[in-house]
Formats: sequence, structure tokens, C-alpha cells
Amino acid sequence: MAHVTITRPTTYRAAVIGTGFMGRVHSHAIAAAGGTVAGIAGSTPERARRAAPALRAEAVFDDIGALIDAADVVHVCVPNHLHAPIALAAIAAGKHVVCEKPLATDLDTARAMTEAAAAAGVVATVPFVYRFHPMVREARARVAAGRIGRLTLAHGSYLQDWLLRPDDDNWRVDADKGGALRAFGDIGSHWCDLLEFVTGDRITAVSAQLATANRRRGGRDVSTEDIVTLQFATAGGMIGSTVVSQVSAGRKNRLLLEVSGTEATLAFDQERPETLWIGGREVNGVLMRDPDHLSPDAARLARVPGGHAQGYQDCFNAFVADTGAAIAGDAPDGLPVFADGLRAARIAEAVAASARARDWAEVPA
Ligand code: SOE
Repeated sequence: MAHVTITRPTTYRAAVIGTGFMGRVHSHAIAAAGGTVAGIAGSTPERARRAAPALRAEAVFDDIGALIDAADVVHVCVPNHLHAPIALAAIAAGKHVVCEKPLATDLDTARAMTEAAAAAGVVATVPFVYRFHPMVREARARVAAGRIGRLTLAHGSYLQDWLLRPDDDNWRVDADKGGALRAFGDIGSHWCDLLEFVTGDRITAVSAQLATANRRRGGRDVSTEDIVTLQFATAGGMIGSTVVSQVSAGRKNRLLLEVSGTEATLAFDQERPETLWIGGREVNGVLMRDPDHLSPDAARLARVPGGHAQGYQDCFNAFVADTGAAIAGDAPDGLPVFADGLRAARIAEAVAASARARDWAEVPA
């Protein structure tokens, strides 16, 4: 029998910088998209070497510049204050970039990164990955088709508890590493992105309150917020509110978005991503991720048949696959790019300004 060697062309040679939880999730997604992890770097060479097998890394680099040179796409999964220098170095080297959110710890830097990527003509994406849940696409398609009617109200929350106790600690709580607005930058940004993505509308004004439940962690003072309550108004005439917290006991990654219009209401819960709640005259109940009942955009993201659960990692897999498609010259619908990261930075700046002034703040378009 003739021996056949199957060679799979690799078009996505990635560098993964940062070897924590996000580095692992990105690496799995790169492999799922048919790419390779050409190399990794971590906070210490030792850590990177230990993480290499789990990240399927071909090589471990101590020098970030050499790692960038070895790849076509650079995944930036390091603490927030290091996003800009690494992403800008990758862009300057002509590489495509996937940069974790928030893009930067301040608005001007996020703008500079977005402009640099545009000027270099590279693909630059941000993992607002909840866009890749099929039932989120279904909600978006129903809004766009007018099935919800004229939108009037949006509300929800994004609740976690991994920073509940005073001894829960992480680089994110330090403003100089994570940014002054921590919970909002880390997870509030996801909620606002999802709202605007699903509705096609834009937040124009915000009124925010911030609270720090644990003022001391790891023996030091903490200034970044644990809780945000936010009211907002949109260009399309919706009003709404959301609550963001990283100290809600028992809540793990509970992003809830509910949108009401003159015809129907839709509710999506990130912890139950296989379903979309639909209320209205036609129906009042739960739609499952059943490919027979999905719009084409939602069906495209359904990786396995209905009843076979898909979730968080699948979102990353689809996001990286679409990043790869963009690099190959396609224009995948709904791919979150640096302009979306900049948009999140604009909203964050308005949230901070509103909380400081105890007044409404405008969000520039
Ligand atoms: C931690 O809050 C975190 O890992 C975020 O950084 C991610 O963006 C979110 O998807 C899950 O929670």
C-alpha cells in the first residue's frame, strides 16, 4: 500500500505572550483553528518552560522581540499595562495582533494602538468573545430583522466572585498594572460590547457609581473598584442599566443581557449559553441552540449538533478562526477589532468621569 503523507498547510503561526488562564485558552483556540503556537513567553522563562506542553508550544523564548519575529500573529495575554508596548512592537514588525481587553489602561494609548494597526494594515482583533455564542448571534439577527420591534429597554449584569475575599489577589487590582477602572475594564467592557453588538445601538451617556468592597488586599491599599452600577441612554432611544461586580458570592461568570422592544423581549445568560429566552405575543419560552431554528449567522457558529453543549472555549475557537479568515483576506461578520477595543476605552473613560463628578457623562461616538 502506498504511503501517503498528509501535510496540513499552516497559515497561522502564532506567538502567545502570557502563559496564564488566557494564554491557555488562546493556545487551544489556535490549535483548533489549525494554527501552530510557534513560541511562547511568560512572566519568567521558568514559568514559560513549565507551561509549554499545555500550550502546545514549539519553542520557549526569553526575548519578546525574537518571539515576535518567529510568528505571523502575536497573541498578547499579559497584564493590561503591558498590552500597548508588546502590541505596538508587533505592529511595528508588521505582524497581525490579537490583544486581550482592555486594550490599554488609558484612552489615548488605546487610540494610538488602533491608529498604528490601521496605518500598518495588519489585522488587529480583541477577544470580545461572547459575540461568538450562537444564541447571541440569534438575538442579534432577531433584533436586526425587526422581530423585537423598536427597542426601548436593556438591562442586565455581569457578576463574578473570584475577588470576593480580602485575601483574593491578582495583578488586576493594582491600578498601575490593570488600569484605574478594574472591574469595568475587565468585565463591564464585555457587557457593553455585547449590548451594542446585539442591538446595533450605541451608548451615548452614562451615570455610574463605583464601590470598592475590599479596600485592602495582600497587605496593601486597593483603589480599583469591585462594583459598578451604571445607568445609560442610547442613540436609538433605549434607556437601561447594568450591574458589574467581582464580589458577588456564588456568581462565577454570570453575564446576563436582556433587551426589550415593542414586540418582544430577549434574554441571554452566558452561563446558559445554549439557550435564548424569548418573550412576546408569538412565544414565551426558551429557544435551544437547535440548528433547525437558527438564523444563518447563528447556525454558522454552531460547531456541534443541537443538544451537544458548546461554550466559552468554543467562542474563543470561533474568534481565532475568524481572525485567521480576516488575515486570509475575508471580512467575517462581527469580528471584534481594535476599533471595538477603542470604543470600550471611550465608554470606560465616560464611566470614570461620571463616577468622579457624580453626574451624567457623554460617551463620544
Ligand atoms: C476574569 O474576570 C475573566 O477571565 C475576564 O478577564 C475574561 O475577559 C472573562 O471572559 C472571564 O473572566
